[in-house]
Amino acid sequence: MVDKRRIKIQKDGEIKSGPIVYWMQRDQRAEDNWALIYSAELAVKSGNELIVVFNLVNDFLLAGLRQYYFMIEGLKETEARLRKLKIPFYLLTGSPGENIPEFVRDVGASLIVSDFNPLKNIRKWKKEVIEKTAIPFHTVDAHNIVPCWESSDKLEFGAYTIRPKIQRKLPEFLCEFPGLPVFHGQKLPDEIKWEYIYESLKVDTSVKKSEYFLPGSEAAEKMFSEFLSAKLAGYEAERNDPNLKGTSDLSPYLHFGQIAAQRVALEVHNNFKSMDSRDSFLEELIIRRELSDNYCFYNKDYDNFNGFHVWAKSTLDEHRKDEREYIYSAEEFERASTHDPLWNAAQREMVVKGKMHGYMRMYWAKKILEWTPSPENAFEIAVFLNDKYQLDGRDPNGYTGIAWSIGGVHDRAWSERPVYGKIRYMNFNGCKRKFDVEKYIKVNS
Ligand code: FAD
Ligand code: FO1
Repeated sequence: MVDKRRIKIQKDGEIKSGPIVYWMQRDQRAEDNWALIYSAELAVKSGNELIVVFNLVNDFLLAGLRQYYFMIEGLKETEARLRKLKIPFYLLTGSPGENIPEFVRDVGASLIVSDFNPLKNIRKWKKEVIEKTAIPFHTVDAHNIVPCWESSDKLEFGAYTIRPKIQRKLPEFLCEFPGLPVFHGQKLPDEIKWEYIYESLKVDTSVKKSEYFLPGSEAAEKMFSEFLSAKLAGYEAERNDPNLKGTSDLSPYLHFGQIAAQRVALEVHNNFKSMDSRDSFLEELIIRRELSDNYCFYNKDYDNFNGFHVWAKSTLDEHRKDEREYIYSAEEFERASTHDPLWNAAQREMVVKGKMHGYMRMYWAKKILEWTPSPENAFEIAVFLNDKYQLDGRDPNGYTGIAWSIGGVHDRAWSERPVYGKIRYMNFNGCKRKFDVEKYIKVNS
C-alpha cells in the first residue's frame, strides 16, 4: 500500500467507473514509481483499467534536442517496460491543458493521478487540467523520499533546518517498493511511432545530443551499479575534484525520473563498507535534493532575485554600484570567451558533455555574478546557460544551486567584499589549492 501521506488530493470526488489515468510527468519510469503503484493499486481496488499517458510539449524552458532526445529515448524504454506489464502507454503532443482533459473525456476516465513537481509552469498545467475536468485529481510525490509537504510545511532556511525533519521521517519513508499488481487482459494501444514523434518535434537543434550520457532507465541502472561498485567508497575524498570522476553522474537520470532516488538511497543505505562516503552521498541525494524541492515549492520566486533572503538582497543592493573588473554579455559567456581559462573550461565541459562537474558549477555561477552589471542579470544568464546546455537543467536543483551561488540561499553571510557583498566568494586560487586546475583546463580546452 502506498503511504497516504505521499498523496495530495487536489480535487476530491468519488472514483466511479472508468480507467484510472496516470499522467506521467516528472517520474518517467515503470519501476519504483509511487505514482504508478498508487494508480495500479486503485485500479485493482476499483475494478477499473489503468492507463499511463505522457504529454510532450515543444517548448519546455529552453530545452533543445539534447534534452528532448534524452527524454524521448527514456520514454521509449518506459513504453516497452509498461507493455511487458500489460499497461497501456499513450503519448500526446501539444498543450497539456487541452490534451489531458480531452484524453480523459475520450477514455471515460474516473480519476487522474499525477506525480509531484514544484515548478511553476507544471503547477499551472495541472491547475488548468483540474479546472477543465470533472473527475478527481490526485498528486503523488514519487520524486522525494520524504514527500515534500511531509518533510516541512514551510520554506526552510537551510540544510541545517530541514535535515532533522527529514531524518526523523526517513525510517518511515525509506522502505522497499511493493511490486505492481499483475494486469491481465488490458487492451494495449499500437506501439508508438517514435520516428514520427521526432519528425514533428519543433525544438532548437543547435545543441547536439550528448555523447557522454546514454539515455533511459537501463543506462541509469548501469551508471548506478558502476558507481556503487567502483566509486562510492571514494566519494567523500573525490567528489570535489573535477578531474576525478568521483561523483555518481546520476543527475540527468534523476531529473527525468529514469531512476528513483529512493532506489539509489536504499542500495547505498545498505552499504556499510564506507560510512563517510555513504553518509556524504546520502546528504547530497536526500537532504540537498529535497531541500531544493522545498525551496521551489514554498517560494514562487525560486527563479529570480526576489526569492533571496532579505539579508542577501540588501547586501547585493548595497554593492550594485561597485566597479566590476570585467563585464561580459550572455553571448560572451556562452562562447566561453572570458579572460579566465578555468571559467571557460567549465563552460566548455557543460557545452560539450551536457553536464558540468558539481564543484565547478559553484565557481561558474559566482563568477557570472562578479562579471555582470547586476545580480538580476547574473541570475538570468546563469539560468539561460544552465537550461540550454545541461542535461539536468530546468530542475529545482538548478534554480536552487544558482540561488545559492548568487543569492546566498541556504547559505550564511560571509565577510564583505566588492560586488558580492556578504555572499560567499570563490576564486581561482582557492580552486588551485583544491585540485589540478591546469589539468582541468587542458582536458576541457
Ligand atoms: P552526486 O555528487 O553524485 O550527487 C548525487 C545526487 O545528489 C545528484 O545527482 C543530485 O540529484 C543530488 N545533488 C548533488 N549535489 C546537490 C546539490 N548541491 N543540490 C541539490 N542536489 C544535489 N543539479 C541538478 O540536478 N540540475 C541542475 O540544473 C543543477 N544546477 C546547478 C547549478 C549550480 C550553480 C549549482 C551550484 C548546483 C547545481 N546543481 C544542479 C546541483 C549539483 O551540482 C548537481 O546535482 C550535481 O553536480 C550532479 O552531479 P552528480 O549526479 O554526479 O552528483
Ligand atoms: N515534461 C513534460 O511533461 N513534457 C515535456 O515535453 C517535457 C519536456 C522536457 C524537456 C527537457 C526537460 O529538462 C524537462 C522536460 N519536461 C517535460 C519536464 C521534466 O520531466 C521535469 O518534470 C521538470 O524539468 C522538473 O524537474
